Amino acid sequence: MTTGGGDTILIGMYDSPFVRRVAISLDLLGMPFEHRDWSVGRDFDRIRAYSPLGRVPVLVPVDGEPLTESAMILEHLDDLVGPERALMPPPGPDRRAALRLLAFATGAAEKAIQIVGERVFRPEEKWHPPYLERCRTQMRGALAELDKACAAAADREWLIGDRIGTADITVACFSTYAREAVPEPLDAFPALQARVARCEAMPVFRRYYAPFFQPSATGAPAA
Ligand SMILES: N[C@@H](CCC(=O)N[C@@H](CS)C(=O)NCC(=O)O)C(=O)O
Repeated sequence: MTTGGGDTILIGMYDSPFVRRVAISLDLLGMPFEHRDWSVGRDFDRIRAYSPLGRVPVLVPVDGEPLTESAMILEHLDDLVGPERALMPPPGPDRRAALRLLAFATGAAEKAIQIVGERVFRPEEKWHPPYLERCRTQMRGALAELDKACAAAADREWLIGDRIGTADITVACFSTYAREAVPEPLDAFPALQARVARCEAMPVFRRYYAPFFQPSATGAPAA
């Protein structure tokens, strides 16, 4: 399945932090794309025609097979623009610092999704409080690490280096998701909260924002 000519296509709704970080990255890299605002619940079959995994984001390039998994998509975008414009730093200390932040941000988002999944897919009487508590502890542990990094970078415009990069985009998108979907107020993480607020005020973050959509408990997966 290809685009059939025209622009690259990005599939998935912007309330997904994974879709959102890809959209923001495409925009910052000056890569035009068509957006398919498809829900993994409602549009499952349409999405699966492009990626049998049935998960978003899916990026459909003009000249090749669709890509899934936001980390791999972002790596591909960096490859396209080359090291000078890439959103990840080149190998070395900055890249290692970025990878560390990305790991904690990704872990926090995954734990947030597990908490939301328990709420959405299981009847309340079957919720397992120790599991939810464990996920919450893990998510908060990861957010606390991000908060420390944001505090250390408080006098810098960007988390790593002197321009916006994947770490800034991801930390903001994934923290916003935790705040809105779990919901986990970020008050306990003041430096992170301040940095997220600053990013969220930027036009490029506002352009690709959709409020968290709580899916129904009828089996429709999270958007
Ligand atoms: N590791 C994946 C996570 C993507 C993900 O979990 N997407 C969610 C939307 S936020 C999804 O498609 N969920 C539907 C499902 O997995 O069934 C990535 O980074 O792309």
